[in-house]
Amino acid sequence: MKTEQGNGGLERVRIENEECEAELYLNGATLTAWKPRSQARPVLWTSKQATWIAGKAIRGGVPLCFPWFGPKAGAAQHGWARTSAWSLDQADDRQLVLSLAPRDGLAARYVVRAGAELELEFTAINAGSSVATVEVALHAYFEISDPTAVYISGLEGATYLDRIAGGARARQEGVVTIGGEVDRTFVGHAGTVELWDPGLRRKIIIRKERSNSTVVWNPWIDKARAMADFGDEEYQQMVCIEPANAGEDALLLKPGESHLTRVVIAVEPLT
Ligand code: TA6
Repeated sequence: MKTEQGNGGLERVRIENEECEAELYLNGATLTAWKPRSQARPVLWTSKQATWIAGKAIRGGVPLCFPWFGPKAGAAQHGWARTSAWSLDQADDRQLVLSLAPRDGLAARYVVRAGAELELEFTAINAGSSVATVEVALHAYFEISDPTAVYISGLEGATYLDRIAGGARARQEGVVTIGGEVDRTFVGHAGTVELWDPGLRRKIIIRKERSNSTVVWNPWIDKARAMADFGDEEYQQMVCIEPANAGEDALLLKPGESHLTRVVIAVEPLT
């Protein structure tokens, strides 16, 4: 499978098989599209205002946050993996294997298997000579019908850090609903999460392995307006649900040690 020039002339690889179509940009190894053939609408969402510039994060799909998640003084938010040039090591009509060369003693490997389900395997690697603490988040943007119509189950009773309340700890009461900006990092949460979308008559199931954090984000109106690479009304089309190992769930890697975060995403009809 060859790469081709995609948006902005960036290198892209496409998957087309009997069960789905998908595309991934080597810029950040960003999977920007996945649409099972059973679905009328794509499962992953990408902004129409996204910038397609080498070294810039792509707004949508599954940006890879590594080796840190969130802001960091004097450095780009969410780390440098999502803005780096990755190498495509293997590709066929179902699986892509990519790698990120070591930087500051840290490297990564990423496997994408796209079919009726989507499997993502992110391996954080300590290629250095000292212990490293790293964070990982598969910052997945999901297409939805209407933020006020969807809800997220599987997080009931979980503890979260509420970014819009200055990081205060809170407990999730019931399912997660969206009636304004939501920015929550659920910690110590390893379970499966389900995104219920009556408008699209589907449920997206997000099964995690070796991920102890889950981030949920919708920017709502003001934040949407504040982002140049995000349409003012696009908060109505997406929600981020991010399998992660972040904050107090950060990973401690000894020299030579690696850690694999895995997620399997499936879609079921809501009858
Ligand atoms: O995933 C939630 C979050 O950390 C939000 O706070 C918001 O900053 C979002 O990521 C997007 O970050 P970005 O750097 O891609 O604009």
